[in-house]
Amino acid sequence: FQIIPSQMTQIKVDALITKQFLAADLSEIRAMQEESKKHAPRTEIVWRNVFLFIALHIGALIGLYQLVFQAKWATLAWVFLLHTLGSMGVTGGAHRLWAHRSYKARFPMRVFLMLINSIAFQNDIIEWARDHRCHHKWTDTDADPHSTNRGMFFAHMGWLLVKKHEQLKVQGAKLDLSDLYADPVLMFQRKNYLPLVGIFCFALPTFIPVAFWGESAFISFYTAALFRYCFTLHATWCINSVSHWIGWQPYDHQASSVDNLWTSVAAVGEGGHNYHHTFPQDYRTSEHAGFLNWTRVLIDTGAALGLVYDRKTTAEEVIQRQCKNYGCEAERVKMLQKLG
Ligand code: ST9
Ligand code: ZN
Ligand code: ZN
Repeated sequence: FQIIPSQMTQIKVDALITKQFLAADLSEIRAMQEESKKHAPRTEIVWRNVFLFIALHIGALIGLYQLVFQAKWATLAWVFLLHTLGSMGVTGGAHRLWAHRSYKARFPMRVFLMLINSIAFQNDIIEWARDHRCHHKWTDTDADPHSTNRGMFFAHMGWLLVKKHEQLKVQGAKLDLSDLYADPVLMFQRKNYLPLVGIFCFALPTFIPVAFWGESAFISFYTAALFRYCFTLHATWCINSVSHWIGWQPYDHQASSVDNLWTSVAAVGEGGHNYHHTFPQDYRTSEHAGFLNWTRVLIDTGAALGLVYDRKTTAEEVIQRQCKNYGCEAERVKMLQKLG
């Protein structure tokens, strides 16, 4: 699917303005980051979540064993398909469409994205997008739900095992979420969240292999529901940990975010995280063709079918100016040569 520039909205502001649009005041962020580093936040463990996640990981390990030694080939393919679809519901739906508004989608596409998002069971989209807007606006401060200032385990999954920081609730309450509450598709998902994840994350993934290729219900549940759910969670969480830790910084070396090939592979095209934090409204989230950006393929397919429009991209001159201002031009050239 070719990108047709005339169909795209190019962002004509530079990255600083883009950041200010999100962050309002960069100096405020720097001050908050310093403040967050000074004191260790109170950690109140939520034991219910600790036990649930331990149980999920035990189930996932059983599922992994079955997938390697006992499951049918069709079940393996089914697990891969479910991971890809669920992930795209997160990347193409919760992330690029609803959290960032980086493109617009018509009703059937939004329904499709909401349904495949329910496969991933990562909280309803309104809650996901609220937390994610906080992450971009107040990155690595106490108002960032998974701030890397609190360590990589906290950024990866620890943040889901403890009470949220008061600053996150205070600052997050200032966000304008009216666009999310105004979308009937999101309100439907919120009102029916438990039945939806019951069906799309657990029941259908288990039932289909049993009904269509005679897999045992036991193997089907542990592989296609528990293992696959746990795998997609870790792939997503890696964007908060690995993608703020190890990799290239060709667009903004002062940020913690990096571009990383492997997180892109696991997270269907979300590994260009240094690019994404610098140009958050760009629907591509990275400029790598070779980064296996399957989410971009999905969005472009939607556009080819007339279900998607107004895809926002960042103009080349804006990217170049950003890299020049930050002295990162050589890093960008090196990375693009290496990764394509
Ligand atoms: C999961 C989410 O795994 C993963 C998200 C990852 C994000 C990744 C982003 C990376 C980049 C994108 C790339 C995508 C890549 C995808 C790749 C795919 C392969 N603002 O939460 P509560 C207030 S979910 C403002 O209970 P506690 C608000 O008033 C896994 N206000 O706080 C709220 O009430 P309400 C499955 C906020 O009690 C009230 O506080 N799910 C904000 O401290 C209470 O909120 C789970 O495991 C805010 N941001 O509990 C559930 N936040 O909501 C885990 C809160 O009514 N969560 N408030 O307005 C929990 O159990 C709890 O949230 C808790 C905190 C224990 C963590
Ligand atoms: Zn984002
Ligand atoms: Zn990030």
